[in-house]
Amino acid sequence: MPNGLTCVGKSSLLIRFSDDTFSGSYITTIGVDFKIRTVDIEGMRVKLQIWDTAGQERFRTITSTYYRGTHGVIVVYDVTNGESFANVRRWLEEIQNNCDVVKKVLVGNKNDDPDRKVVITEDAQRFAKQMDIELFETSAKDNINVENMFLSITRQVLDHKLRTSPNEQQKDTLHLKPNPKGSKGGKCCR
Ligand SMILES: Nc1nc2c(ncn2[C@@H]2O[C@H](COP(=O)(O)OP(=O)(O)OP(=O)(O)O)[C@@H](O)[C@H]2O)c(=O)[nH]1
Ligand SMILES: [Mg+2]
Repeated sequence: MPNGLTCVGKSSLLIRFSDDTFSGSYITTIGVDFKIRTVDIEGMRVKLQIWDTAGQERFRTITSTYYRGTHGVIVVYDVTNGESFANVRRWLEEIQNNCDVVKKVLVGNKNDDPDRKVVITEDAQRFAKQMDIELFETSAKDNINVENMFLSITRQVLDHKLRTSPNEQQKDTLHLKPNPKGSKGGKCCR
């Protein structure tokens, strides 16, 4: 039984974005993993290196070393799990304390079954506004809003890079990381 911050669908979002597939079975991420996808944005070819971190608390020290050099962070909670949403604030603070300039988006995943949804959109939206970050409600399972969300954070990072170092854009790979997030000590996964 997972005993940490886990199970909100970070790996599923990444696999949906990189391979356009979804598996209902649950294999927890050990340490860190990454995938590459190249996208065309505003006439530019951008190679994304997207890191997938383990949500389980026991991998915390490993995953936190990966903050360095990150351009963007995707903070994921599970709309069917109120505790995962309650943890978001703590993760945003941790990112703030560990990264220099980093773009963030907030993602409420598993938004595919209204009967199981407990984190209502209005509350999440209010919180996102307060924290000055963009909110996306997604479903890796039903492929809702996933592409849109990844392209949005890419655009934010790109805009920032072009504004701060316009000659650098050809060389760099963008590093994006879905941040470990989820229900501490909660039960997992359906
Ligand atoms: N209904 C629904 N289930 C999902 C969705 N995304 C993921 N799941 C399920 O939730 C479980 C956990 O998904 P993962 O992607 O492994 O979660 P994770 O956040 O990577 O978990 P850790 O690696 O342990 O931190 C799996 O059983 C998935 O099939 C979704 O959009 N909708
Ligand atoms: Mg995972």
